[in-house]
Amino acid sequence: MVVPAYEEEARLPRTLVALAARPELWTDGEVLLVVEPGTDATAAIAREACHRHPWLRALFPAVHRGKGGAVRAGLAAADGPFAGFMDADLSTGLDALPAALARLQAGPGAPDIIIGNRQHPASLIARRQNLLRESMGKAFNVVLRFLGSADFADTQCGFKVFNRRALDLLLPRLTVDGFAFDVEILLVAKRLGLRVEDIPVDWRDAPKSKVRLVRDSLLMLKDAMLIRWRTRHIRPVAP
Ligand SMILES: Nc1nc2c(ncn2[C@@H]2O[C@H](COP(=O)(O)OP(=O)(O)OP(=O)(O)O)[C@@H](O)[C@H]2O)c(=O)[nH]1
Ligand SMILES: [Mg+2]
Repeated sequence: MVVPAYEEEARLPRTLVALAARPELWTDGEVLLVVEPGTDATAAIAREACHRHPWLRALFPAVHRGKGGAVRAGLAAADGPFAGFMDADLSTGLDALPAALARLQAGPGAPDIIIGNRQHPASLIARRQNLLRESMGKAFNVVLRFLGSADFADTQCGFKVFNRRALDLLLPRLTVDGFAFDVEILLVAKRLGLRVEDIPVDWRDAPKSKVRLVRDSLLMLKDAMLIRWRTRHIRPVAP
């Protein structure tokens, strides 16, 4: 599981304790931190933790590209039949991981991608985002649906898991470095004919978000339109 981390000295230590408290999740898996250059102690925290935990690895890209760029770098470095990403604030409960893997390994007809959906009727939202952030998230989703770029009520939940086939088909076709990378993943997956399913999650908003509301929302809107145009030639691949 890839964890993009940028300026996370405040939130990462608690997350690492929570990850270490679930060793059964990492018996045949690993956590791969992707720490982009910032101004705080995130890199030092990551390095120190990698010495202590055999299931933990970290990448330190030289350039700060954004969450999308970091997640792509991590997924490209992941080997094994499944890989995914989750946020460094552990806003999505860890039980989503075994649930996602069970769906992906369900045999014939199993999905290629599992996404966390905070709008799912069975999701438990322990702490909601503030009203402005939540309404902007919903407005963004309405725009995406209008553009025909989203079939899910929540494209932005920071929890997604992929099988190897999906990773190998998606990664060469992804380009977005910003927060709209989730939209690109889902639209390219749709165009390729990959099967995507959503699952309910236990979700708790964590303060200290890195999202700059106005600036990133405008960037996401611009990217969402560009993504639709840039991916228009992608055709379904044979199952
Ligand atoms: N490497 C890297 N990670 C980032 C960047 N921006 C955000 N992240 C990571 O992306 C994850 C989500 O960021 P948050 O600040 O929690 O964003 P959020 O407000 O929860 O937004 P949502 O993910 O939409 O819920 C965290 O793990 C951040 O460290 C970035 O520029 N580079
Ligand atoms: Mg968050």
